[in-house]
Amino acid sequence: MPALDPLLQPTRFEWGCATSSFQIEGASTADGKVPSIWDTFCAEPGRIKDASDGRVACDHYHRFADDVRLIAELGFKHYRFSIAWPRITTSNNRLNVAGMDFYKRLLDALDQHGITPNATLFHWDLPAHLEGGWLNRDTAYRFAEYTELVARHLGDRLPRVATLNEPWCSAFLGHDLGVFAPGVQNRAQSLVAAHHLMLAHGLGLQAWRSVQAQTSLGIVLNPELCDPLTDRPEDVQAARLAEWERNDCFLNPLFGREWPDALLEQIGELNAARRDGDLAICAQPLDFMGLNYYTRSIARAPVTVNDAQRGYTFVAPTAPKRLTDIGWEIYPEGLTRVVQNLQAQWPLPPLWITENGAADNTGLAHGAVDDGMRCDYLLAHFEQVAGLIRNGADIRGYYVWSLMDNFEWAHGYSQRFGIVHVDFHTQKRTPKRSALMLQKLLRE
Ligand code: GCO
Repeated sequence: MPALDPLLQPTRFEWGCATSSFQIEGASTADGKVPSIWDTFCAEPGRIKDASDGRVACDHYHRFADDVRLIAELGFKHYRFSIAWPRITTSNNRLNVAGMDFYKRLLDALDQHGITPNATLFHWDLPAHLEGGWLNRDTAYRFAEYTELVARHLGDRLPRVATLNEPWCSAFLGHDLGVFAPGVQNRAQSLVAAHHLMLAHGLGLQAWRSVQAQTSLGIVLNPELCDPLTDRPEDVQAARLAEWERNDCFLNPLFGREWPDALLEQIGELNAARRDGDLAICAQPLDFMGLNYYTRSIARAPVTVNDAQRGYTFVAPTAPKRLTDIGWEIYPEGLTRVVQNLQAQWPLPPLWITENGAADNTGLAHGAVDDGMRCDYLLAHFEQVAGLIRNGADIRGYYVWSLMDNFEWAHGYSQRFGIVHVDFHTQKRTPKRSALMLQKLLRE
């Protein structure tokens, strides 16, 4: 039976599980919730692989009390979740009391079970009525107002808060590749969105701190580790461009640094969207940074016209590489490499691994789910975390993605990331072997 490295013992290291609002809550019109861009995106034919949506999801909105009990039973003392902006504000950006009350009830339940909340303010479910979304600079100011509202109503109960989750996905999957909401395909605009997201982050931190000075504040990123397909200079350059987009585009502003020239060239005339003084707003002091890690990428010199605009083409991993069920390479060493890479370039605050996990679609058999691949995946990544800490990295905690199977964005319900199985017809929860393994590890 595996054991936890002494450096990861729960007495000195924070263990949690993670979810996000749109992926689990359902109740998409309950108690005055207004539509998010993911509600409208799901309604467009062809956007979601299994033509599903988030209207019911895990019905967590109604089942949160049982879900919190389950988190406690599994032995987690920390829970990362996100607050749905369109649930707690109205269509004219005022407080929606009923929506806010849901999070108060959730916090009460966590409190009763001795679980510390770790909240994210924006995990992609942008209110659909905000005109232009992240392409409109005003959205950054609306985000600051929303942040202030959460700080006023929940701030004294939230010890740690992240502004954005993976702004790269909102910016580039949403506005360049167009596979995430709002489904735009425009390279230069994706860079505008990235800038407005970072501006929102900075304005949000200012707004929160003006209300609640004690909260530990940060952001959650998914930095890239991108290896070139070959050592030909054009492939090496392509891999570097992919990393600039994924890392420098977000980390540079956080530390008051300009974007690399290659990104400035790609934004072209739209660079006017970035105004004097913006960099200083983005570079608010950070109390922590959350890192999400799943896999690495392999890039080669661009092959299509669209790829030429972004400067690289990703190469899908093939056998004999080990893949999870979503097709991502299992590459635990990448976690060490990516953290070391960031440490070498930016003055990082304390780190939390805020997401790590695998799509393992093993189903129920005789009332149990034997997700051995996920167990191996998790254990291999725990080892990397311990190794990093041993070598001096300041990593304070680890959150498994995800507590339960849920709405996996453009994949709908076809990919299962949960350590708890969800039967989406009955909403029955069944802890998988991975959950039982974690329960045992955390108890010892
Ligand atoms: C993320 C996402 C999750 C995904 C997970 C698996 O932040 O990337 O938070 O929502 O479900 O990454 O793709």
